[in-house]
Amino acid sequence: MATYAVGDLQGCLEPLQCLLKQVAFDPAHDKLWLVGDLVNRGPQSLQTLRFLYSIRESLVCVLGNHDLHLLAAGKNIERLKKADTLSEILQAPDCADLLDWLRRQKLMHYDEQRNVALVHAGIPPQWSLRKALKCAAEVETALCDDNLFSPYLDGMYGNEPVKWDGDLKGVTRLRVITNYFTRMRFCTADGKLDLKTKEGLGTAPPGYKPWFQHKDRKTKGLRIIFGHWAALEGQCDEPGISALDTGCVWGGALTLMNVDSGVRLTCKCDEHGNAAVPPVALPISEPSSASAPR
Ligand SMILES: [Mn+2]
Repeated sequence: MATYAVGDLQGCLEPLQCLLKQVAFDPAHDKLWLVGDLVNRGPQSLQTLRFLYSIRESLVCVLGNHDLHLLAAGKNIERLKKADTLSEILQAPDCADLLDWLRRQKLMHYDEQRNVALVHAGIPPQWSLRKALKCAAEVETALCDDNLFSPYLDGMYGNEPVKWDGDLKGVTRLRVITNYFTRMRFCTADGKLDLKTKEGLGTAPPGYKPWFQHKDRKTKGLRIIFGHWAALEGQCDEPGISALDTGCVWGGALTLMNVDSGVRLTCKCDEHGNAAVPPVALPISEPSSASAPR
């Protein structure tokens, strides 16, 4: 019985299956954690979603910005953009089942035994674990509520407000929570977001840092697994923080990590997001736990 976490799939089913085969993944006994962005841009979004749905009992999944975009498109709230490859899902006969499953996934998963959190983009530095879970739950409640689902998706888009404020109400409040969990890369120590800069660590605007590098970050001691930031190429020196998006859809690789040992496997991808070569084992790249008690 093993627990693995895998980076952003974005419709790249072949490298996922390649990695699951490599670890002899058994849905009856093993668990797979997904950092979100299951679909879009890659070659097989519909097949990826169908495969995940078929093993849903073995999954822990958090939502990414592309997954939320799919849900909004499914409600005709947002039109598909030219680069989106989601229409095959929206036209599929099983679309309703797939999207109904997707909308019931979380923004943040916390494994108390391991003291590990799973999120798509990150947790802002000014939030404690408790605060983060509470805020994630507000969005999760809206996603599952038939009266709040459409208004939430309708109000979800936008970069403002740039910073959390406990007095925020309604969809504005849910929007900033969503932006933290699903779109954040750089922010200030008090959580002011810059959502425009998407490159590597060295490209932080003045006064901004990667969300995990702030020295007074309230989740120090918590292990955090995240995706979303392909420009990091899976590299993150911050103790306890695991960056798993290695850009499979952009001709990079898909990364799978054993949550307990920290051992990573990668499957190199071609420029279409298909598996390029058989996966190779990499040495342990980080400790399996932060300074937190076991
Ligand atoms: Mn993303």
